[in-house]
Amino acid sequence: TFNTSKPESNICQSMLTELDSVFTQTFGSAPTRHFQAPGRVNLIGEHTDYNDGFVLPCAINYQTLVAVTPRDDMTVKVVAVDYNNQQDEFSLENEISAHSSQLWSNYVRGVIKHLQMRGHVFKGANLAITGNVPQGAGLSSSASLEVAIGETFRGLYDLLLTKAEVALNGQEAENQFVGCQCGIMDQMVSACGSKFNALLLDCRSLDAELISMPENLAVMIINSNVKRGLVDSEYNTRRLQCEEAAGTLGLKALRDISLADLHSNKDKLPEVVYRRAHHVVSDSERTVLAAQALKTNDVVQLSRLMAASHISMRDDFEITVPQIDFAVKILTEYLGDKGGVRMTGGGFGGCMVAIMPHDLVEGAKQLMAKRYQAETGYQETIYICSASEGAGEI
Ligand code: GAF
Repeated sequence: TFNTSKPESNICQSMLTELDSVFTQTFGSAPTRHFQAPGRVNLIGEHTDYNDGFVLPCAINYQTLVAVTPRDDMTVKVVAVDYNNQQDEFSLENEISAHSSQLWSNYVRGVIKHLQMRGHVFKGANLAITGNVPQGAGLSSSASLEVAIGETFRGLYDLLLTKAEVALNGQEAENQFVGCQCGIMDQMVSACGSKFNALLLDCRSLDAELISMPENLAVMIINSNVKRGLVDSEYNTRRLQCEEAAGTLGLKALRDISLADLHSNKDKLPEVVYRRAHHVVSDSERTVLAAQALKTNDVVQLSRLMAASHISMRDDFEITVPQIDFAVKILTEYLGDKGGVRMTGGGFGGCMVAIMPHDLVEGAKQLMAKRYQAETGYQETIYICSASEGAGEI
């Protein structure tokens, strides 16, 4: 017999069962459709996206899931399984405003409001949301929620939107409605990710090249469990410093200067601003080289680039924390040039990403178990990831 079921999915079935059960309890009948959008891990290229540079993320096998039924009126009703089944309700006929206390609701409201602002016309829906992207860990749980909601309305009402526009709409909601000045990387990879591939994304043109992940390498995410503090204020400060560097040098963005030219202009920039720019320009260059190294399975080069990226985030961009620096140090010593490790995401806590041959995974886990908590007082969590498909219907 032929297998006529949908393609192999990495959706957690128990999560889906719970989602459907909450949907049915809340709205009185089962949902008609389901959509998902993944979180992401960035392999290299940090804080380069809002400088129009390159990033190399992949979507991961952890997602936000939405169960939905369309409504005939202009009301949106939402229940959040992961927030104690809290509910929200609003009308599409009035201007959508922020919810005063439920932050999760504002991602939903913001995405829908921005779809309307782009001129899309649609009716309401009953929605239930759940997810297993670790929150506050730098794995883009927010972007996956924004993209999941955008993808749900796109699918439900056949909205004329490309996947990239679903991503841009999510970013607009986050920038203007939620109030965080993030770049485009997280939403783009959540919307456009591809199974078995990382995405070499040009954040100026939004052109994406699929880079096949070598089968002999495992992608490990190590959550330091250091809660990301001061993220928004520090993030926005870094952005301003990058804009200052570009402005002083007469550039549209830091994308428009090479490392050599930046170096020749060192005297024109305050010392801190120079270091910020140095991180961005060098990490964007490293990202393109790392994509090449993945293509040729050159793990020695990949390891060196990841090590240099971490040092640059630590010393030039100053977004790491001592606990993560410690973990990166012992893992770098353990891996040698057989694998790479660096902090991933916006910084100030959160996760590291490591790429290594499968037979080094167990030893890396044991090393962390033996040394990380003893040194830092924090207990790590480790996820072995696979590059996954971007948002879509399930
Ligand atoms: C956060 C932001 F949302 C991204 O846009 C990106 O700037 C990243 O930090 C740092 O690379 O995830």
